Order: sequence, then C-alpha cells, then structure tokens
Amino acid sequence: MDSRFDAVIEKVKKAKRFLVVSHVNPEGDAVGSLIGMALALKGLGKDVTAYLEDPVPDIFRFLPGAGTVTHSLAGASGFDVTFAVDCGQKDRLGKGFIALKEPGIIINLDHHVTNDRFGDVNVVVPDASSAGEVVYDFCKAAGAVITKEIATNLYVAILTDTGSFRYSSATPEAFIKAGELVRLGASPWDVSMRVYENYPAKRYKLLGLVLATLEVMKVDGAGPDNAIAMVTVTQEMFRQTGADKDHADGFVNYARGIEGVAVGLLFRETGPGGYKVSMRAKGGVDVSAVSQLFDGGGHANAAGCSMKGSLEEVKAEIISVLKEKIMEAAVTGAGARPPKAMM
Ligand SMILES: [Mn+2]
Repeated sequence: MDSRFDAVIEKVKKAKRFLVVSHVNPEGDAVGSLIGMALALKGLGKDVTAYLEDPVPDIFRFLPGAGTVTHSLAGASGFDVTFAVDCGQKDRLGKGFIALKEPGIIINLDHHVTNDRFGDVNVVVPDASSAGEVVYDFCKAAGAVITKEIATNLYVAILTDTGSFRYSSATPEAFIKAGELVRLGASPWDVSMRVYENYPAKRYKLLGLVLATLEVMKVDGAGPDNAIAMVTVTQEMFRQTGADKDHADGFVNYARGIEGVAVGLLFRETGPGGYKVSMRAKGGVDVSAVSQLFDGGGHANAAGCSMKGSLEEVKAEIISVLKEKIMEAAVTGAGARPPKAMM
C-alpha cells in the first residue's frame, strides 16, 4: 500500500465539495493533472469544480473534460477541500483563488523540488516526472477508477513534462505509468498529433523568419562542441505573420539542436528596447547561472531573463557572460547532464 496518501484519502473520504486548481500560464502537466484529478474525484462520487485562472492553451483543448474547467471563482464558496496540483507556491494559483474565502483544507500534490509546502496536507514527490504521476499514484491509492478520459489527461501530463520522454525526468517509473495509461486507453498517436502536429500555419511562417536570423558562434579556446547558436524574434515578425509570442514557444530548441552547439539562445523583442532571452543548454554549461546575473531564473539546462537595451547591446552582454561560463565548463570539464524538465 502507498501510505504517502493516507492523510489525503482520510480527508477525501469525509468531504463532499472539492475544488481542483493549478498554476497560472498552465502547460500540459498543469492542465492534464488538473482535469485528471477532477475526473477521478467525480468518479469517487464527489462534487468537483476545476479552476484555472488562465485559459486552457489551444493545444490542450482536445483533452476530455477541458470544457468543464472554469476561469472564475466569483461567488464560489463552501469547498471542503482544495487540491492544488503542479504548483510550488500558493500565489502561482492566481488572484481568483487567493481571493477565495472558503477553499477548505488545502491539499498540495506536486513534484517541484522548490515547493514551499503551502498546503494543510502536502504530498510533494521531487522524483516524479510530473504532477500527473503524483495524481496517478493518488488514484491507485484511493481506489479511483482510471478511465480512458483520465488516462489521456495524465498521459499528456507525463508526456509534456518529460519533453516527450527525452529529459532526465523520463525515469523508469514515468515510462511504466505512461505504459499503464496507454493500456487504460490513452492513445500516443492521437495525443501526439493533437499536441505536436496541430500548429497554425502562421507559426511556421514565423519560424521561417526566425530561422533566417540564425547565427552560430564558436567560442575561441573552448574546444569542440562549445558553440553558441542564436535566433531572434521581433515585433515586426509578429506583425508580418499574425503570430504571437506563444507561437514562438520552443523555437530556442532549434538553436540548441545544432551539431557542435552547447547553448542555444532566443532573443524575443518584448517592446521598444526590451528583450526576453531564453537559453537552452545541452548539459555542459549551467545557463541558470547566466540568467541569475540578469535577475532571471530557471534550471541548469533551461533558463531565461528579461533585459533592456538594443538587440546588439543585449546580445553582447549575454554572450560575454556566456563565453566565460563556457570557458569555465571547458576547463573544469563539467560533465554533460541530460536536460531536466523545462518547467
Ligand atoms: Mn509539472
């Protein structure tokens, strides 16, 4: 028996009215674990409201139950229990939830190592690839039936948070649970088509313009496999294509994905004299150490920061720091670490 959920199950048994919430700017794990949890509780005969402050991203609207997610808690009250999934800090659940008077007992199910345990009950599993895995374990422990609909949501949570089973978070456990979810009805092909091959044409028009800006820069003295690659997205490109910033998600990976490149950079113009810089490393250089110098954040292999200045100035600043880090890593021979989760 999985005793990690004993306190959770005891609360669930006594309660009727449930709220399930996840973080602002939701991605696949937030949406999938939220809906999966909500459907599981409904299956246990509970009254459930699923809430996200922000809209469900277009690519996840196909998820069974996505249409039941509400985006306002105005007038809502009297919850016995709130489940927060995939969220490390309470304020990331959004203003609407913070303003809610009666969330009931807050149960925090998550996998972020930085989770501050804001719940009344906390099950935080840093070894889990995704909150989806934690919800899966809850379902098993609570005896909730994992229907095809739940399986599809939890499969998407695991798939997206492991970068399609490519990051170091793609553990044997993640594969075993994903396999079980496929057995229960999740369709890898259907999900893959919906999530990864369902983009509007304007995204590809934008990508064409962005890839035309590609520069690859060798770092003198750092040896092979230590080049920097960079691409740029401008406001003019958004105007020209009708695409928006969300359509540029993931473009930085094209820069990282080049042979001999250690770090890929994407410079996105946010307004006059402002840029968002996204950095992706293959494992030899800790790009979060670079982003932190500019008040940004992230992980060793995926980080970002906002900067002021012209494109030339911003590039020059980032590249000079990055070159130092690449030289340090080349000297100390910091081994290649496979990318961990991006989020
Ligand atoms: Mn997650």
